[in-house]
Amino acid sequence: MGEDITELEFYGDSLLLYDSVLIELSSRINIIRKANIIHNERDPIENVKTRIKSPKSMINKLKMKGLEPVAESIRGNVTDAAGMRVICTYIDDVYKVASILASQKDITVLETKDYIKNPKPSGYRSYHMIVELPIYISDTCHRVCAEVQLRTLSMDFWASLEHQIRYKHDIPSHKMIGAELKRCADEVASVEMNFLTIRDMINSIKNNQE
Ligand code: 0O2
Repeated sequence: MGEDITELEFYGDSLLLYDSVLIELSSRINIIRKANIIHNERDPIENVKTRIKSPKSMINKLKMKGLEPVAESIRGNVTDAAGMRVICTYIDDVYKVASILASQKDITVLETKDYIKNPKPSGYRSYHMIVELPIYISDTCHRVCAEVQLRTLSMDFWASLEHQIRYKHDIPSHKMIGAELKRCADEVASVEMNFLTIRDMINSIKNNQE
């Protein structure tokens, strides 16, 4: 079950809420980007992706949690039906964008997971926020949850490749592959730190010239 069912068949009326929360969050991110551009500041964001969790993936998640695999089980139990991934240029941009979102009065941050400061054993690095915000459908206000994953280009490079080749592929855990992927994550993180250092050196040379 779940292979052929469409998003609308599975999520029903809630699909509009999940679509709308992603439109709303994308708009907030766009405004952050535009504000930087207008003030001649560097755009901290490289790109943004949004997704509604596929019915198949949601059904698996509900079953894993011991819940009935229907859309009605989502509320109060699963918060990532709507997801947005914000790819930033540098690590400090991740925290800057996260703090701007968190500071917006109508956004409630329900949970944060900092896998940048505390990477997963797999090597996965990202900053996750579960946010809740108001969505108006006609004259009714709904509070809707979404997961926002913020990461840098290099974290995204690693996570995208690892996701394709290993994550959720039900392959038996293989020590050597796991260790190699972790090594790649550490190398990518180290290259990223080198770029940050070079950026800061260039900035300080520029500042001294002014
Ligand atoms: P998909 O297909 O990306 O949506 P929870 O969601 O809270 O029940 P968990 O694991 O505590 O479960 O959530 P967490 O740690 O916040 O991670 C959820 C999401 O982070 C995953 O979503 C992935 O997108 C991503 N993620 C976590 N660990 C890894 C990893 O080791 N490698 C990669 N590539 N991505 C990871 P989903 O729902 O599992 O999948």
